[in-house]
Amino acid sequence: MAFKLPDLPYKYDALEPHIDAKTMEIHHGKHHGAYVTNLNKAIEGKPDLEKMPIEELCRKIEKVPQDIRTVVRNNGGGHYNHSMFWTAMAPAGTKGGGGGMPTGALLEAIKKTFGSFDQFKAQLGDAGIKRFGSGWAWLGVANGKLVIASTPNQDNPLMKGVVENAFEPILGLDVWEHAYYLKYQNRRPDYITEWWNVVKWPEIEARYAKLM
Ligand code: MN3
Repeated sequence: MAFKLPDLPYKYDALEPHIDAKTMEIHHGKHHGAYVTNLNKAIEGKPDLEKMPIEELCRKIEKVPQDIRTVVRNNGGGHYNHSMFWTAMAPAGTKGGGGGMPTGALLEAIKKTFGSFDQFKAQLGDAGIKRFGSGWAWLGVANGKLVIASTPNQDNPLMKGVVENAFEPILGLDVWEHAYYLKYQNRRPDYITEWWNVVKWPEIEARYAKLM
């Protein structure tokens, strides 16, 4: 198998009460699991694609043979996005864990770009709320500057040619209904408000530092 479903770095119930255990179990095991299975099926027998790191596969999506491009875009995107999503969260309030605020260079850049941490949260949240149907809201870096964007389905900012302006994502917010419906039903804004309690800022700071 070229790609593998990564283990969660915490238990299914670790993000309670903000994200419930049943949602995490189905989201990780079934949804992410299916993206990995379908991606592997699509690229089977194509060693150049099977060997490629998932980031590179996303970046080079336009070079993927046309007959499998859509399947790879959806499922490869799904694999990358979710791998990044799980590791961007941690149990709320633990040391080095979820919630609170970033510090250092990332906090300074957020203030400079968006005015304040609260204004940044409002803007990213808004990108998620306004995404019609399924998709993601992103914080990333383009030309050394922080940017917020959103993508439909399992597209992501690495996918040059698919997204208008490609950039390096450092934080993704999954706004598919499968991410919140069991606990929040139609209340996507409530899910987003709660999600901030489990964002693992030390990890996002490290991703930011790597790019700067
Ligand atoms: Mn999802």
